[in-house]
Amino acid sequence: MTADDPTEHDREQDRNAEPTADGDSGREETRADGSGAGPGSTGTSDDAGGQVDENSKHEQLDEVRENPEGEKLTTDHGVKVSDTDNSLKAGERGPTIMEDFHFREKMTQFDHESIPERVVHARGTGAHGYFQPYDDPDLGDEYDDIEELTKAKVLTDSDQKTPVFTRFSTVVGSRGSSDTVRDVRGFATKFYTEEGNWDLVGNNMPPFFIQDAMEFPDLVHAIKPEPDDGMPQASAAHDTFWDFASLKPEITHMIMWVLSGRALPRAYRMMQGFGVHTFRLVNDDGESVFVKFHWTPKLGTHQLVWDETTKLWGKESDFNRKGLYDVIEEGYDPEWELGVQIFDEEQAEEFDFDVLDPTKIVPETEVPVRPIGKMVLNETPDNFFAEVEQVAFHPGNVVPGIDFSNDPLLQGRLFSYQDTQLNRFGGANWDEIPINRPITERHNNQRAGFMRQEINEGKVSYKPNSIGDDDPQEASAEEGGYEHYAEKVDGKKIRNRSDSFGDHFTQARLFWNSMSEPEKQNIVDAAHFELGKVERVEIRERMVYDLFNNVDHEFATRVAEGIGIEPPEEPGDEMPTHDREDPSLSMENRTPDTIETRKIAVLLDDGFDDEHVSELRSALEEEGARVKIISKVLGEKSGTEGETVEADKHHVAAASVAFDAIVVPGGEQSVDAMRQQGDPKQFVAEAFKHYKPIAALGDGIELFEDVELPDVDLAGDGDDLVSDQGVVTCRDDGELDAFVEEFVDAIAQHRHWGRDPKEVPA
Ligand code: HDD
Repeated sequence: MTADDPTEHDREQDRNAEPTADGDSGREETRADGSGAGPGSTGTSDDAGGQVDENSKHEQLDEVRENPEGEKLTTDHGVKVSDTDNSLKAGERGPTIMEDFHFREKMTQFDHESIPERVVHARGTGAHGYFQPYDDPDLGDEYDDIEELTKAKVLTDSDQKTPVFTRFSTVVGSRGSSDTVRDVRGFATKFYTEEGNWDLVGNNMPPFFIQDAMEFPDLVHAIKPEPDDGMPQASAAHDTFWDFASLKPEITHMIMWVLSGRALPRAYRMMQGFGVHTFRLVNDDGESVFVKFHWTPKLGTHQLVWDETTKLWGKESDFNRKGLYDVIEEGYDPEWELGVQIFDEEQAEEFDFDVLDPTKIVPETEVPVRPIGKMVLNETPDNFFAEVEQVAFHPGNVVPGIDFSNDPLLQGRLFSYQDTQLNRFGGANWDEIPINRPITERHNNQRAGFMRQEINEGKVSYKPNSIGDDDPQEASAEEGGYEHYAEKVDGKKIRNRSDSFGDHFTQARLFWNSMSEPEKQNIVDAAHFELGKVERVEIRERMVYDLFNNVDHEFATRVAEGIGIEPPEEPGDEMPTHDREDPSLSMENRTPDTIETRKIAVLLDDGFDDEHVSELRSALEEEGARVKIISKVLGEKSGTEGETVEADKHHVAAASVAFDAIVVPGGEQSVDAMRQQGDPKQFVAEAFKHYKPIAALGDGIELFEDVELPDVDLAGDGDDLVSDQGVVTCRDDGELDAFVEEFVDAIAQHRHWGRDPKEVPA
């Protein structure tokens, strides 16, 4: 969606609405029950069912939003403050006096303003939006209607937009670590449904590292900084992680994903999401099918390259956080389709893996993903701490129609999340924090605990009771009461791993087989870095001989060659021989024809060609790209025909790694100036090295010639317009439209893996 979209304008107006005198944000109060109730109750009640819409959560949050515009400074207790710079002293140069309540309050608040960071997924960012089911989604031949499968209104009622809050995160690094590290990304969505909160707490990769929640503390201890020296930060590349991995063959499939470009997402909005586990959908008749949840980004699934990520650690360490914030603020609303893979118990029996094993995916070649709705993120938080830091997810938050499977990883998560919130918030009332509150009314007999917000009326806080007519009443299934799927379970208590969880290499091989050659090379290069950091040779050997050589012999050989290990002579005993592929696993097959939200750097200086710049800007912006002018210093730059443009960034504050593509317009004076400067050449060389589309017009081609791009044809020898490996050059202004078209195509491809940029010293 572009800024010209009418709905975008409406929302923008809403966002910018003048605050009212009492500090309200100005959003219209449209509470469904018309009451002025406080934050404890909400716009939805039993009587007002069905009135949830995309704004329902915002209306609830309005109750607690505060805006200081035009207001006087007060203490936390509402007393106006006359001086907040000087503490109260006994005499001009005397000691501070204890009765200075403002000093004590200010300091106490400050001393206590940090809360424990999440033990995993500490670093992240989030945004508000909505989810809307599609009308009559295509579920294939087997199922006609989504309502046949689930009674969850959030998934079936296409007239309803359910408000959501989604938080994306890295896993390993601490709250202040860099965004672009090699890591899994969290993708957690809280749906504020009319039937209570549903949290889909997933990742951007569909398998997981381990099969049983019991192993989670070990996994996390192994991957986090080592306990003696606290190093390294936000990285798996150290002995303890690979020691653990090399002794846990079940990790192999996930390791393939983590070594791939999936672990270096270009942007949160260009990332798939997965519920990982097999869940259940349950219908009105209490019948159930299995389901896997998939988020598919509208903008395609794209990655950064390793060298680029390491530079971003320094140059834009908030790269992914800023990316999400900026696009929404600039008026683009990132969008994902929610898809489901549906299969019943009989089908599940037929698979050559166990659907309860979270280290396995259900390949799309076996069960297609059926899109059933879309999520749009359209509003940044007002306050990072209150919303992003305090949002608390829990996979145990489900609504009628969605249920758990017996996946032992999922079962353990159902305990851990509730428990971890007690640590983070210091008490059980974290669900009352505004961002975590459901938009439904809540009635139960919980009354107390640290920081209780709700004021529950009445004498009764127990059941059964006669004094309060036994309210609140339990709800039958027909009245919306949650009933667990009545699965028949019968077994001996046993601490064991099912044999059906025993194949660790078939899907790892499927993943390897499904990669293009450049993607395979990325995996090998990543293994060279990660294992190259491992000091103990026996760990490197175990990874190569015991794990990788059971995935693919050639893969193991290529890894061994880079890390000082003797390549294995034969394939491993457990290496599956299948040659199956699943095209959906390769990111190269997830590149829709769009350049929406891509960031394009236009390098210029005074004396640029006006026509080039205005044509480029309007054509690229029309396609939804974001064009930024980069020059040596900030300020106005003048073109040959007298047009001026304002530089968005200057060289010291800009770097090619923050852009998706580079273009150099003509203009002799502008290009001559840039040829005397190192930074523009660095920009071009680095963008080329990172496989990005680059383009030059007229004199701009001379800058490319200076950089000496290896094995690339440039316009000049008889050809006015050349597009070679994502390098587009044009010498004839008459070809401007064709040039822009070629450049847009090159940007849509995202990266040009056919290049061999090794010689480029950027
Ligand atoms: Fe977890 C946070 C995703 C397995 C225990 N997890 C957390 C978050 C995400 C995931 C996205 C961040 C939520 C947020 O933004 O606040 N976790 C997953 C996925 C898993 C998974 C997709 C496997 C399918 N997790 C997992 C296991 C355990 C945990 C097996 C423990 C038994 N996860 C936690 C936690 C966290 C957490 C310790 C830390 C902060 C939090 O919960 O709220 O409880």
